[in-house]
Amino acid sequence: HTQASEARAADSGAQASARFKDRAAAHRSDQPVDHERVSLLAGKAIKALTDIVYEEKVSYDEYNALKSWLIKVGEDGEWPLFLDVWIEHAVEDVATEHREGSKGTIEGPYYVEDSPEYEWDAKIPMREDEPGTPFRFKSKVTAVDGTPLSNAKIEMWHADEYGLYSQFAPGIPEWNLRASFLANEDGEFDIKTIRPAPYQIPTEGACGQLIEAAGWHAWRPAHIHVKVSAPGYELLTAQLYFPGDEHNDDDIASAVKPELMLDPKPASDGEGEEVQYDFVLDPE
Ligand code: MBD
Ligand code: FE
Repeated sequence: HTQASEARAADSGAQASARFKDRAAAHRSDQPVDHERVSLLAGKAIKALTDIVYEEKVSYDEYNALKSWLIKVGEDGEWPLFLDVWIEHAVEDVATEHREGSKGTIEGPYYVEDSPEYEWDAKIPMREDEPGTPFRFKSKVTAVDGTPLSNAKIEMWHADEYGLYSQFAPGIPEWNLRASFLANEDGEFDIKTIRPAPYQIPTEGACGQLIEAAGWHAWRPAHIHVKVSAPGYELLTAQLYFPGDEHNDDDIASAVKPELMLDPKPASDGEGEEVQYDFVLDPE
């Protein structure tokens, strides 16, 4: 990583917080508070922490370090990053337990709604001189009963060759490497993009401080994010991974599953790589 990419990564956390707040405001519901549920979950969370205090004999120094660090997570805008890296995988597992169709995984902090729409066989928006190996992604979307879903949509977003996401790192065109694709009549897609680089979460904020202090690493394996949807079917949120990536087995976000591994081959047109990866959606 260069100095420049480090500095640019620093903005991503604050961006993710600002965007999450906007989305949460737009989706706010008027449901009354379920006091019993809140009491159960908050009570269990607090007990889990006080149990650790007793078990590990946590000192005042450690308690105050925790306080300082929690304050810093907020100041750095890194709550979305912290939660999505260390907690979301469990929430996603629980939310999708009942599914018979394709496995999904976490959304992460860098999704943006309403990306521009393209035909089933388009190229994702990218800079004229976008660095990276050309990557052709072919897919067919069906229902669990085998019906091809001609009105399926694939939203795709991923990092560039430097591990940076448009709209979160500055200096990248707004919708770079982000788009929505609309299926053909057979539920198929033929999307042209580039292979993303492995991704290091921002290291200069509170999450980086934790990683450093614990002696962990900050890496996620290279991945392509997708949301696959069709009217009447459950939204599938997934990430796809590349065999051989050195962080497939120790993703900091615990979001790799064997079902999400791509099988890229040299492209039939001789340029870069191509892959076929199909999705199966559960009815609502
Ligand atoms: C990412 O790109 C990501 O996908 C997750 C889950 C966390 C941090 C950065
Ligand atoms: Fe990501």
